Amino acid sequence: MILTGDQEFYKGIGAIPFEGKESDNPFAFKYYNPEQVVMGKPMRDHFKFAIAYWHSFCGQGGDPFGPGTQQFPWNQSNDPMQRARDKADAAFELITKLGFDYFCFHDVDLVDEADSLAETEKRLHQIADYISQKKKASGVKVLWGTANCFSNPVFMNGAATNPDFNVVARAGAQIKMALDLTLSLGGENYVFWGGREGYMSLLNTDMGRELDHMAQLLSMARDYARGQGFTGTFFIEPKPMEPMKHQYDFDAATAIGFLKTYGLEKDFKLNIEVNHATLAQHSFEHELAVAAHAGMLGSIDANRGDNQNGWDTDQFPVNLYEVTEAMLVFLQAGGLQGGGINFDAKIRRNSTDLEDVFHAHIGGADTFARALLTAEKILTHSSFSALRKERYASFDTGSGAAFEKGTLSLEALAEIAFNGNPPKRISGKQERFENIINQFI
Ligand code: XUL
Ligand code: CO
Repeated sequence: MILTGDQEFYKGIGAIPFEGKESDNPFAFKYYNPEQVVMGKPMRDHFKFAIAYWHSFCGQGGDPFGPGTQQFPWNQSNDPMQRARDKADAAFELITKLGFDYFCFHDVDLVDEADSLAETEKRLHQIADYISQKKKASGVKVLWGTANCFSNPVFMNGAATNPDFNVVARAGAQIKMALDLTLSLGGENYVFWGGREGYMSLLNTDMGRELDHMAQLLSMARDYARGQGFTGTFFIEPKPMEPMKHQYDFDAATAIGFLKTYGLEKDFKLNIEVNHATLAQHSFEHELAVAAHAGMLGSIDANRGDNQNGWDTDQFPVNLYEVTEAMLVFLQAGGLQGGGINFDAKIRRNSTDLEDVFHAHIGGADTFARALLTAEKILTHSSFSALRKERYASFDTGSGAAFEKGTLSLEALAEIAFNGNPPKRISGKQERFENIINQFI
C-alpha cells in the first residue's frame, strides 16, 4: 500500500511490481520477487530490505569539492519540524512504492539538531510521534536506529573515545536519546558505527584507555536499553578508516576480539558493510565469513566501492559475481541474525532526477535477488559443496577426525608424519570453483 503525505513527491511512479527478467519496464523488479521462496524462505524475509534515511533523504550530493546538486522538494520549508515531516512523507512514499518493509536512520536524519540538547530531544519526540503514525498506517518498520556521534564538531576528537570526559557525557546523552527514539519506533536493532572512534596520531593518543572507555559506554548503553525493555540486537559496524586515519572497529575480526575482551559478545553482533570490507583490504565475503564463524553475522549494509579509488564511495550494488560469492556465505550461514539488508548507498552527484533513487534501489534489490537465486542453484545443483567437502575429507575419519576432536597429542601427530608417506601435492582447484559461479550466473 502506497503512503503519501499531503503532496506526492515521486509523481508518475507507482508501486514497483515484479515483472521478471523479460520485462523492459525500468520501474519493475526483474529478479526481486518478494514472495518467491528460496531455500524455504521468501526473498522478503531473507533480505528485509531497508532504505537508509541519510543517503536518500538528507545527503544532496555534496562532496569535498562542491555543494549538493540534488534539489529535494521536501527540504523547502523554513520550519525545521515542517521540513522533518515533509522528509518523513517522502521517505514513506519511497519505501511503500518500492514495497520494502524497513528503514534505518540516525537520530539527526529525522530532524535537524537544535542549539541545545533539550530542544533536540523535544524535536525528536515530536517527529517520533509523526513517524509512528506513518508506521502504523503503512506497516513499515525500523530495521535499526543509531546516533550520529560524528558530524557535530563537538566530536572532532572522538565520541566515546574522546580524551575529554565532557564530550563522552555529550555522546552518552545523544546515544540515550537515540535509544529512546529507536525504542519508541519499535526498532528491531540498534547500530554503533564509530566514525570518530579512533585516532589521527598515536603520539597524542592513549589507545588502551580509549578502548576501555568505548567498552564502558557500550556496556552502559546496553544496560540502559535492556532496562527499557529493548530485546533486539546491538550491532557494531566495522570500518578501518575514514574519517579517522585508524578506527578501532577496524574489521570484523578486530570487532569480535574487542567484544569478547570486554564481555559484550552476548548482546552485540556485527553489521557488515561491503565498502568497509574492501577499505580494510578484505572482500565482502571474507567479512561475512568471519562474522558467521563467530556466530555474529547480524546485518548487512549493502553498497560497493570503486576498483579505481580507495575511499568509501557508497555506490549501489551491481556486481553479480561479488554478491553471489557473498550470498554463498550468507546461505551457508543460515542468513542474518536479526538484521537485514540496508542500502547504505547513495546515487551519484550528477544523478539529479528524483526518479534516480528508484533505479538505484531496483538495481540493488535485483542484484541481491539474482545473486541469491544463483547461490541457491550452486548449493543445490552443482558440485560446489561436494568439492569443498572433498578437500577436507582427510579429517572425516581416522587420525584426522581424532585431531579435530582434540584426542591426538603432538607426539602422535608427529609420529604420523615420520611413519607415513610424504604428503601428495593436491590441487586447490580454484579456477574450477570460479567457473561454477559463472556457469550459474
Ligand atoms: C559510514 C556508515 C554509516 C553507518 C551508520 O561509513 O556506513 O552510515 O552505517 O552510522
Ligand atoms: Co553503513
